[in-house]
Amino acid sequence: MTTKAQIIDALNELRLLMTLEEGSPQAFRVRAYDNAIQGLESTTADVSAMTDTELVALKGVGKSTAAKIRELIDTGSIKKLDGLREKYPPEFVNLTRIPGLGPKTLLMLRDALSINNLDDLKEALAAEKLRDLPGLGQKSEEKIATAIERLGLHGKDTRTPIVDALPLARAIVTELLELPEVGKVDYCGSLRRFREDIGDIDILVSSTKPAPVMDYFVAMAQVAEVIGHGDTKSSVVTQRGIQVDLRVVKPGEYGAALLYFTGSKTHNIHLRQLALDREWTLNEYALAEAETDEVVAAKTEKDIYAALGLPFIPPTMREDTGEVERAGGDGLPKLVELKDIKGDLHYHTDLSGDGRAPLEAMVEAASARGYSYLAITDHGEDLTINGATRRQMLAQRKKIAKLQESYPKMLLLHGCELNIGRDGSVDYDLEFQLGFDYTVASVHSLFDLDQNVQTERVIQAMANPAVSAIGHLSGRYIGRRPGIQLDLNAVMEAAAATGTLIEINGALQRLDATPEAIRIGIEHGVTFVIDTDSHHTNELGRMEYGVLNAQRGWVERSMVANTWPTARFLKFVAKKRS
Ligand code: DGT
Ligand code: CA
Ligand code: CA
Ligand code: ZN
Repeated sequence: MTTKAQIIDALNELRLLMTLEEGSPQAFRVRAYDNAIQGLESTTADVSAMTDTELVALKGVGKSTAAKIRELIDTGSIKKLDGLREKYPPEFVNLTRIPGLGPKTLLMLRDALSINNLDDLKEALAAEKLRDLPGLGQKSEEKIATAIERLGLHGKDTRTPIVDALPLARAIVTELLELPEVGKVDYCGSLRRFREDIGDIDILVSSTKPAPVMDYFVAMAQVAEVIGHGDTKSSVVTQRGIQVDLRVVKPGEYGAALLYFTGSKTHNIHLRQLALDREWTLNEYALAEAETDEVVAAKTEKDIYAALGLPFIPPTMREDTGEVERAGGDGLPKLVELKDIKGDLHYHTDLSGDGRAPLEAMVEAASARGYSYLAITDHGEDLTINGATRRQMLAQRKKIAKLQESYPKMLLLHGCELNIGRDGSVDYDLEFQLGFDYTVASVHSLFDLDQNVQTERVIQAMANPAVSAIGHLSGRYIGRRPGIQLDLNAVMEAAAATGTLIEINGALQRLDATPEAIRIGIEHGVTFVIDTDSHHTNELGRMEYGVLNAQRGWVERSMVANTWPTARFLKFVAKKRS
């Protein structure tokens, strides 16, 4: 059975590899895959049972893409994709993440200097070989070297951004759950802790018949290479070069195994110390008496924590940065949870050049989540190609007022995503800015300025009474674009002093502010807002990711403005403006 997720996965890979093949993300064939992916994402029909004709009838799906989808469903693979994978192995494709290395440049490097992976590239940089190639110079060499360093890319242990790992892990979990031999399935490791990048994916299964589960796992469509195939433990590498480890354990040991394989290693070591203090042992099978091996607890994580005298510690906190002490002392902070969220305050419609759904559909999607309030924040006019003029904004305000009549339970705010200029000024003028009910101001340009310039820039924006929140604080794309450099203490101090909200953006490629920045914000008494930055009705689920990232920063419910009732939230926004 080919699932919709697998089809989208294959099209995504085709899109990526065709970008290399065609030399540009704007190429016709690349955009054709883009459109097809969007079409598939927005249909609720069972794609895997469709004929060619039915597929072509879907919005955005052309004839040639439809044929490839059928090929995947019928044969389990796509010849074109297999060919591209040969031509562009994962370690070469990974180089596309480095800013300054477009497809054309990469192919030139491969032709001229035989650069096939990160090590080759580093060697060529060290030998100053890039500067002699057309279009490159000493400056490009420096830029590329800095990017490699700031992204923390090293040799073969390149980490995978969560945006690439999470959908893959979820697809594998869903597939394994279908097997009759399988009881529980979870992804664990750094992914369950919701780290921004992942070394490998660890999957845990409970079963009394591990052999068929192992056989199924190593033969899955995503698998490119089997590294190990044992009785209860297997490892594979996927077509995209991501390692996946599978462990099968007995149902009675599931909690102990889940705890162990979720880590972090240092959290586990800390727990093991607590066990030793009680003359117990703790390993992947059980918490047990050291003398007799008699099991104290093993079935669930909660049982094990309880036996150690601790409340359940959420996976997002398990980094041994003080959570075990807090759990055993004053108690854990009351972390924000998805169910606490009452609204979304960074939200686009197709009035933004990159928005992909009309106002009515976006509002309906928010209403379906039961929100009490919603701020529509299309891009301000300074964002070239993407922004809205004053006239367009005023027209939208009228439409929103009209639409409000149909949504008595959800307050619609007319907002704007303002662009922070070099000097901290933002779009329009103050009077027009204050005409919005709420605004989020974000950095969308000039990512390479010095730290003191960037810090001043953001602080200036926060001094503006019309700026309610700062969007995606660092502007990073995880593993792809380093964020702007900021003096976080100064920024957070100013945020607290001016009553400016700091956004925690739930887009998986961003997860911005970072947990490190968030914890500094908490020290200064900052109030946060968790947003999805949705550009389509299928992106509202990002709220969960924003919440998990907030938890990694130990954010409590009371610190998040969009968990508050409407009146309290509005009062906070009004206070800064007065
Ligand atoms: P990663 O894959 O580098 O992003 O990080 P993790 O945390 O997923 O680490 P991984 O895949 O090496 O191992 C998964 C979990 O297994 C890890 O979080 C904790 C547990 N684990 C692995 N090796 C050890 C160990 O030597 N001691 C202990 N206590 N736990 C371990
Ligand atoms: Ca791992
Ligand atoms: Ca692992
Ligand atoms: Zn936005």
